Order: sequence, then structure tokens, then C-alpha cells
Amino acid sequence: MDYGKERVVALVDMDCFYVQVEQRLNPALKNTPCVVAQYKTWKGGGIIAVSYEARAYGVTRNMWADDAKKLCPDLQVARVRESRGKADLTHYRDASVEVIEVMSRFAVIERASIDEAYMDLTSAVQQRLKSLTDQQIDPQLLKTTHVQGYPEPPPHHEESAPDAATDKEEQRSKGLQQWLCSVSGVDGCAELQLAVGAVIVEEMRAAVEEHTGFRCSAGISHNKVLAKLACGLNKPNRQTILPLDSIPELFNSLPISKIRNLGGKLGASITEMLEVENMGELTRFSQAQLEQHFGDKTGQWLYDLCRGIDFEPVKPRQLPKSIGCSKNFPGKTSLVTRDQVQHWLYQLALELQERLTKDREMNGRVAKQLTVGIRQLGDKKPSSFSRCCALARYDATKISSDSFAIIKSLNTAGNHQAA
Ligand code: DCP
Ligand code: CA
Ligand code: CA
Repeated sequence: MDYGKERVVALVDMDCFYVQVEQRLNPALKNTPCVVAQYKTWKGGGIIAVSYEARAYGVTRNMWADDAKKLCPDLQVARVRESRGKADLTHYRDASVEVIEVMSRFAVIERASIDEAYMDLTSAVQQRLKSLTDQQIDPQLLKTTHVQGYPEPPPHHEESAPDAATDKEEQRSKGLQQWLCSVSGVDGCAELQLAVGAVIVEEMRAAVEEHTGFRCSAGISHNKVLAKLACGLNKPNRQTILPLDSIPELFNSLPISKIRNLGGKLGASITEMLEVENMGELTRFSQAQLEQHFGDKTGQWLYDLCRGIDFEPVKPRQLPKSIGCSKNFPGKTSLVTRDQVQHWLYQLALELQERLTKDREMNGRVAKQLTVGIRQLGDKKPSSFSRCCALARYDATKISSDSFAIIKSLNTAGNHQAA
């Protein structure tokens, strides 16, 4: 097996997930420009999910609903439910469980967030390949599949004009057939495994839509980083194969921040220290150079990654690792008295108690540790302080008094004061 092509890994991500959940609850929202917004107190609420119809008007996440309506007067706004004075995401979590259950029928999956999961399809693909005697894949089984880098651009630039005019579906099908020809019939061809993986993912996505009504997109490649990247290339309701030979061309103009785990500090420090913008530029550095700058482990990882290689395994895990809730109090709503802090800690603890109890019943497991994080006025990070303690009982009163004891040490006012 070729180096870096040993596995078939897919990432499935739901399209505008909270919007689809709201559309299923209220079919009048289907096929319309619509958004999900949180809280109404300020400028119509903050947008957290946007339908593709609304995206066409330039509406994006983090806009205020009132501002979005200026871009799109017909915009419909669904509201996140509230309970105990804070956002209640129960609907979306329950919908996520539905989706994950359907996906698990096809492969061992790693839940990566509320609306996405990785899967290692290597053994499922090998099973199917045994029964595929002619090593050919029918393009009819890949009706929503794009292959990144295909069709290959014609060698002469003057011939590219008529191609550019053809529509997206024509390009997709031409590219798919071209790529299938190049991988079919070659015994032991690693890329043929991607094609079989894509057939399985087409079936999985159709099953998800049939059983939940929700649509999703997917990426199919040889590792988690590439699968995640591929998934975003042809959203919504499409899947994309990313073969290793399309990497150099793609990485040539791909900003480093677009890669999983490089969106934050590490990505910024790479750009700064090496003076590079695109992923492909990293191939100019030797492994020793990268190790010198970023340490042995990260250096080695980057050396492989800029060549499209990554060995992180898909971990079998369907359940979230932790259960948590939080609430922000921006600007003037900032909490200033002890009573306020205790009130909200208790509200959060009530939600936690409810969700922990449900989790224990459904999944037969018990949480042992409580982590408390807080953010103070002026902090940039979502949590500037966090400490943990033992969690002995699922009891909101106990959880909130333990939490209060933990964060008390940060208080600069005297203990006898209400401030
Ligand atoms: N979400 C949120 N706040 C964020 C990011 C996401 O509340 N800052 C919620 C709303 C989204 C869901 O999580 O619907 C999934 O997030 P995604 O980033 O996957 O975005 P969408 O599914 O909404 O859209 P896309 O089709 O681009 O994946
Ligand atoms: Ca999504
Ligand atoms: Ca997602």
C-alpha cells in the first residue's frame, strides 16, 4: 500500500444544522432564506445558523438579526428556546443523537461535534472490494460526488474557455468519470478504495436523510485532516473525494488557517515565523527546520501534513466526553453582586443536573469531576480561569455551592460585602 494512502477516512457534517432542525419543526421555513437567532434583547438577537438561501444574500453567522433583515427583507428568524433564562439546545442535541445513530449503522464513528463525525471506512471498503471482481465503480452510485482536481484542466489555455462555461453538474460528472477511469481496473490501486468509500458514504447520507429528514455533506480521503477539508469544498448536500495527487494544486493557494488545528495560535505562529501564507509553501522546509521551529513532534507532523499526510486515528466514540453549560453576560449585563453570581450558578447547575441525569439513564455512565470556568470583564479568552473538584452527587444545590467556593478566591472585594 502506498505511503499515506493506507486508510479511507470520511467526515460527515450536517448542512446549516440548527436551521434544518428548526425547518423540520416548522415546515413553513423550508426552502426559504432563514436563520436561527439567540436572544431577542439586542438588535433582534445574534445569528448562529444560516440557511443556504439566506447566505446568497450575504447573511452570515454572528450578525444581528436586525442587520441581516436589511440585507434580506424576507428573512425568517427562528429562535433558540430558552429555559431558566438561558439558551436551551436540547432540540439540537436530540437531533444530533438521531443522526449519529443512523451513521453508526454503517461504520464505527467518532463524534467530533454536535453536527459532525469522522469514520474509518478502511475495513468496510476492503470487504466490498472483494466482491467487486472487475474493480470498476459505476458513476451512477456516486450521484452527488465531486472529485477535487478533476476534470483536469486542458493543457492549452486557449481551450479552457468553453469548459468554463459549462455548468457545475456537467463539470462534476465529467471530473468523476475522468478520475474513475484513472483508478479503475488497477489492482490494488489505493485511490480505488476512496471510490468505494464514497459509495458507502452516498448510502449513509441517503439513509440519514431518509430517517431524519436532514441533509449533510461529506469529505472522503485518506485521513482526518483531508476528509474535513474535502467536506467543505462542495457544500451543501454534496460529497467530495480528495485524492492525494490533487493535494499540491489545492495546497498551492490554501491559507494555512483553513487546515484543521491550524486555525488558531499554531497557524498564526507558522505564518509569522516562516513568512508563509499557504499550506503548500511549507514543503520548502526540511523536516529538521520545522522541528527546530516547532519542536520534534509538531515539526514532524507539519512536514507530513503539508504533503497531505496525517496519521491521527479515528477514535471510536459516539458520546461527548463532557457535559457542560455556560452563559455570557456581556457589557452592562455583567454580574456584579454575590447574589447574582449565586443565582446564575444555580441556574447552570440545574441544567447540568438535568442533563447529567438523562445521560446516566441513557448511557449508563457517571461523571466524576466538575470543572468551573469563568470569564471576567476585559478577558479575551472564553475562560480565563478554571479549576476542578470532585463531583460526588448530581445535585444542583451542591454543584452550585461547590462552584461558588471555587471561584470565590478570585473575588477582590471583601467577603462580607455584597459586591
Ligand atoms: N453553532 C453555534 N455557534 C457557533 C458555531 C456553530 O451555535 N459559533 C451551531 C449552529 C450550527 C451548528 O452549531 O448550525 C453546526 O455548526 P457548523 O459550523 O457546522 O455550521 P452549520 O451546520 O450551521 O453550517 P454548514 O452548512 O456551513 O456546516
Ligand atoms: Ca455543519
Ligand atoms: Ca460542523
